[in-house]
Amino acid sequence: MSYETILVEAKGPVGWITLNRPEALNALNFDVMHEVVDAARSFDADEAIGCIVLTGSAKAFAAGADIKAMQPLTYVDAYAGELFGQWDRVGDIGTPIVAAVAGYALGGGCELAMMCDLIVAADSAKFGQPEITLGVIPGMGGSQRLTRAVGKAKAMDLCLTGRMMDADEAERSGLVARVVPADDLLDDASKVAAKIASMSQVAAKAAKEAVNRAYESTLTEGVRFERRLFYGTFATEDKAEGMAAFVEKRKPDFKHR
Ligand code: CO8
Repeated sequence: MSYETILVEAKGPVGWITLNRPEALNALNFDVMHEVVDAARSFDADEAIGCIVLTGSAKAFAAGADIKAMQPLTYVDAYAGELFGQWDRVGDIGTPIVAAVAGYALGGGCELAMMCDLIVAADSAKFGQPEITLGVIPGMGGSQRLTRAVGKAKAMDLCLTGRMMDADEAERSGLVARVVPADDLLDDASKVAAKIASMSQVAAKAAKEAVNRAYESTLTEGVRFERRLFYGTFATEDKAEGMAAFVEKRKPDFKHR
């Protein structure tokens, strides 16, 4: 598939997806949705890829769902057509995804970043759920994932006032994993992704699945789920290699990278 709204490149074991609609601050229209999902699935199916990075431009990761595309739509169009419902498929990707966010990550842009597994933010990043200023509310999981990430107080503040959070506040609040100087964002995200990709792919997918289960289950069920996955890793060659490498004081050479 050739892409119109994104740039896609494999750099060693890291698959890069760059949102590329500069004229609209990377607003997420239907083409972007189909293309990002398609590219992420292709990387997910590629054994040579151990981590995906999703990024935008220096000015905007994404300034939200495309307001101009949504403007003419009615309730029936949105409901019957499952407006933007395919974004949920990003959640089905097993390969870890790092969001490298600079500039605006608003509305659907913030929600897309939160669908990724961790966010590395430039100090220029601004996060927000300004849908209320348009007379609507978040629709790609923002009210749920933001609340789980930063708690009710901040989530209510952002969703009810539409204000933006800068990168430092986002890090203090637990929304982003790391804040780095804007000029270093791509290099630093690349290093994080390469580190993840150097691990056992099976273990990385299991770790991702286990952490995500914390959103969906009670503590007891989550711990039980984790333990099953933990035991499962004992069936892998990578467990044998990882532990042998530790004992032999050498670097592991994981087969399922
Ligand atoms: N949609 C469409 N076009 C956009 C969007 C957008 N979200 N954001 C910016 N653009 C366009 C502008 O219209 C403008 O185009 P043009 O030059 O043709 O007029 C161009 O990008 C540049 O934007 P600005 O001139 O506005 O740039 P500024 O630097 O002055 O402002 C802002 C930057 C503050 C980011 C401003 O553009 C802005 O407020 N954008 C809208 C932010 C917003 O409200 N986002 C939420 C959208 S709603 C949403 O995301 C719902 C998600 C739920 C989906 C449901 C799925 C099931």
